[in-house]
Amino acid sequence: METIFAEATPPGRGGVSIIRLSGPEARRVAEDLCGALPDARHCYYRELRDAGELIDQILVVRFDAGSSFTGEDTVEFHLHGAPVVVRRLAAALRVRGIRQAEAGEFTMRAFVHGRMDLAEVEGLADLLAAETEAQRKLASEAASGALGRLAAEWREALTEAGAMITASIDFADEEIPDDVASGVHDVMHEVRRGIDAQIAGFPASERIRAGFEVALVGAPNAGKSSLINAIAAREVAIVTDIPGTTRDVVEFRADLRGLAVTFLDTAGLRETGDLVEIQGIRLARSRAEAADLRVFLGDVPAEIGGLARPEDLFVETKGDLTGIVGAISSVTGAGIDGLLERIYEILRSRVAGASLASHERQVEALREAASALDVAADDAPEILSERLREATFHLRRLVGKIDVEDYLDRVFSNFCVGK
Ligand SMILES: Nc1nc2c(ncn2[C@@H]2O[C@H](COP(=O)(O)OP(=O)(O)OP(=O)(O)O)[C@@H](O)[C@H]2O)c(=O)[nH]1
Ligand SMILES: [Mg+2]
Repeated sequence: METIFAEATPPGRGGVSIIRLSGPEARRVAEDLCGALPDARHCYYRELRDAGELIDQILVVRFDAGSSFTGEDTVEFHLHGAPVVVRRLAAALRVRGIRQAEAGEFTMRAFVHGRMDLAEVEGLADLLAAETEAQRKLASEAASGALGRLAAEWREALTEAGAMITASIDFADEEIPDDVASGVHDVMHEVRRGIDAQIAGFPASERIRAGFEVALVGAPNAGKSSLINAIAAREVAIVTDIPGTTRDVVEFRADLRGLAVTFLDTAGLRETGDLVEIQGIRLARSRAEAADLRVFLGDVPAEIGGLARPEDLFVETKGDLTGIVGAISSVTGAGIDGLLERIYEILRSRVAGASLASHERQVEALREAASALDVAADDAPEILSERLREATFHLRRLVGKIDVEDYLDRVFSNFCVGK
């Protein structure tokens, strides 16, 4: 494998810039640049020199193959956080035949060398993308390998059950004794229950990861754009007293007490001959229908109310003008915190019971494994053995041990260079 390097810290000026080297040549090249390396996992001061010329005074850390992030020999240079210094070192590395890493290549190597399973890689990608506390928690757990550990436990139990069948068939003419059969069924049932629990929690964890959409819906001039501006505490949407002001869907991404929530301001719904507005209304309807929750503002005519689903909210607006009890006001701010609180409570109840599986790919492998374990009490031993193998196969697929080539490029290309 080639030796690669990348800036591990964000580019630009800062306190420190870290350049990471990984691969078989990492140590040799690093010693060429800064003399003898410190013991593994110790951080030491060195002078970084290229053919005698001082590039920078640095700290250097060495990690050896088998105990580094990538699993390969790795060296980190902690430089002063100046782009010119980073460029100078990059040039010195290129001259020595080291190439710049592709996006996600360090993580790819960690995966290839068995330092991380695929669910951990997915968790790490989610962690880097996380914006809210709930996303961080979910991703940290995933990145720590929690799903892989569960899958390993399940695989072990299933393998043992398979061994029980094989052993008993050898001794008793193709039939398995009742106690062995019931033991095998128990194990399959137990594993299936665990898998089903993870599948059941998928919609919740998927929502935490991807975030929610909450659409503000209503007739023109109901105050939708004013409300999204009040929520955002800045002017994200145009507000006028002309009905039909908003046409495009305006999005504001918020962190609602740890939940990622995108509020959608939509075109006011009404009959109109204006071609642009008609397009806006079409878009408003489809986005509102696809949203996780709709907040209906103001008077709701029947054709708008048809969009409503059970937990949706109905809110009176312009309370400062109307004096209606319970109406919100985007002008005074009255009732807006309370509205956000109600939205939060509804969404929170939807993320209760979140499981470790938060990606469609993961839950699809879990579903296959679960259906393999769906056996009948009188299934023949060969069938049970085959089903156990099948379930084990899908549990291996879950953590990326097989059948993932196409998927890998997509996952790793989402990382930044240097990760
Ligand atoms: N006094 C008062 N006026 C409000 C309030 N909310 C909105 N308005 C006014 O109502 C008018 C329409 O507000 P918008 O927020 O543009 O309404 P909208 O629902 O986005 O309207 P469309 O984009 O046309 O669908 C504007 O003149 C706002 O200033 C409020 O809480 N109090
Ligand atoms: Mg508007």
